[in-house]
Amino acid sequence: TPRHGGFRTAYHFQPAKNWQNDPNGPMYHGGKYHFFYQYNPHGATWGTGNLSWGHSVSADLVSWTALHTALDPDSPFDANGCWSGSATILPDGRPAVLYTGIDAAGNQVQNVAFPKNASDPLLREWVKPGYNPVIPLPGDVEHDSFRDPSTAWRGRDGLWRVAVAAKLDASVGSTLIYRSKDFLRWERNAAPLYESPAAGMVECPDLFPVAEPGHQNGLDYAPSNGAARHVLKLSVMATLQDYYVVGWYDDAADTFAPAAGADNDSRTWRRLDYGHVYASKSFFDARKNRRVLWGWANESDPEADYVARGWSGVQTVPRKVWLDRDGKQLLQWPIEEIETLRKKRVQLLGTKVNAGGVNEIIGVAGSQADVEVVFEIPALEGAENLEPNGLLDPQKLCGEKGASVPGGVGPFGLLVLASGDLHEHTSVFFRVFKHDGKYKVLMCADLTRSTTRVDVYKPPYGGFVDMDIQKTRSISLRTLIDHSVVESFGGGGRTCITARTYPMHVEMSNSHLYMFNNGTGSVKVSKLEAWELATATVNVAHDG
Ligand code: DQQ
Repeated sequence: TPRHGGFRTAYHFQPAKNWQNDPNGPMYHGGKYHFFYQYNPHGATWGTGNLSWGHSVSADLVSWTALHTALDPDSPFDANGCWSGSATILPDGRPAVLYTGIDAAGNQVQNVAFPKNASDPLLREWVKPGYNPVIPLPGDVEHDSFRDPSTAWRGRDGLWRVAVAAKLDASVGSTLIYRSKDFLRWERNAAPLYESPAAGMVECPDLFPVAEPGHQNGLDYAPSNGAARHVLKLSVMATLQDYYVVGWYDDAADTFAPAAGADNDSRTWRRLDYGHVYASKSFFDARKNRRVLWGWANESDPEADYVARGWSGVQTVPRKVWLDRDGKQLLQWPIEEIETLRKKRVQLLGTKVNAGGVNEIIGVAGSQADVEVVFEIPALEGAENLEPNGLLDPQKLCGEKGASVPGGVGPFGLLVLASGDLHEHTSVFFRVFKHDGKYKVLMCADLTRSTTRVDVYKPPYGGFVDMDIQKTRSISLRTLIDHSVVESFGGGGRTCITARTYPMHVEMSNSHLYMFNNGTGSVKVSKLEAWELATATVNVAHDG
């Protein structure tokens, strides 16, 4: 139906049709990127027990060629679904994937698969050896809560390790470590990598080493000398959110300790994205020596609507991730290859947005755009006060103090996917508060006016930006707009918010782009650049 045609994305990863969820097994191999994903070949819903692994290849992470499914639920050890897993490049250069099968009895088990012909540059066909599962369901783990093997890595003792999510004793969410000499026989380590009685089942564990604070290069898994700085990312089922913490991985004991000050409850960790992203997974990109992360952004409209559209779910733009100079948080930034899609550009230098102002950015079509802006804050004195003892819930604050609620320093930011009359718009903005003698920067992506429709999820999303605004006196915002996705990176990628939105005006008219300021003083815009983005070739061709 034409009504929904406008929501399909132009440069986010989507299969040609049907349902997708988690990113699976991303890797760089033989000069190509491979991306797999949870895929239902039979329709636009998650389906009941028949998930496959979709498979696409790319030379640049931007244009993708669709291949046939790599794994289908056709064996006794995965008869009810090929669920999430990860790729590992073996020492001889051959890739392997470990994935979860829902077996014929409905139990979750871990399986291995290899390319049928490792010299096929596209790795089109995958074989699942008959000796699967390589890790059967352990006796103390619930039958439906044992899944999502990570990329495997080797320790100093030469043994492989893999992390697997498991729920023990009804509510204890764990990440178990299995070790192996040969990648085929795996033995569980007595100590879990991570365990939290409070958070419940945690899915899709991702443990990865990070370079020294401030260094942008990525690291592949490599045996270290004892404890080494790593990031642990977990997807918490109870909140459907991804959280991460920086900490220390002991590669002899195979345990992980969050850095001092961090709670063991993963729900208190930093959010990878303060919007709508789940089941993220990273890989080491040997081509560019960086770590790249993908995440799934589900639909937020009713099932009947996406069934009518014939597709559901997008992947975030791949993000380069590295550790900030303070060593406490990740910085995330769209991979530079996305910039090859930039065409028409508008640039503003040294302008300002007055108190109460709404300035249109004219010259770029607003439905597929990339906007980078640096706001300078001349004076912080007018910042609103926050109760010193109040509980600081950023999402709640974004709801109470939306873009139209006048403030002191801010709200200022962008109005994107806006109809010409501003009746529909998504606001992405900052607001500076004073709290306990310190300044706090709140970042919001408010969807409450993103569409005139009432039957879609359109919350205000929010997160704090952990930065020293008193020192920098400026804050940057990058927003990628793509029809039904708005991905925003605040403070150089310290805080990310991804939103799905369904503006109705896109079918009839252009989307507009504005800057606004609802603070008491004017805000300087030292630089704004906005580009129209070309449509990428994503899975339109089928090779294989
Ligand atoms: N999705 C997969 C599971 C994983 C969950 C099934 C996370 O393997 O735990 O589609 O979204």
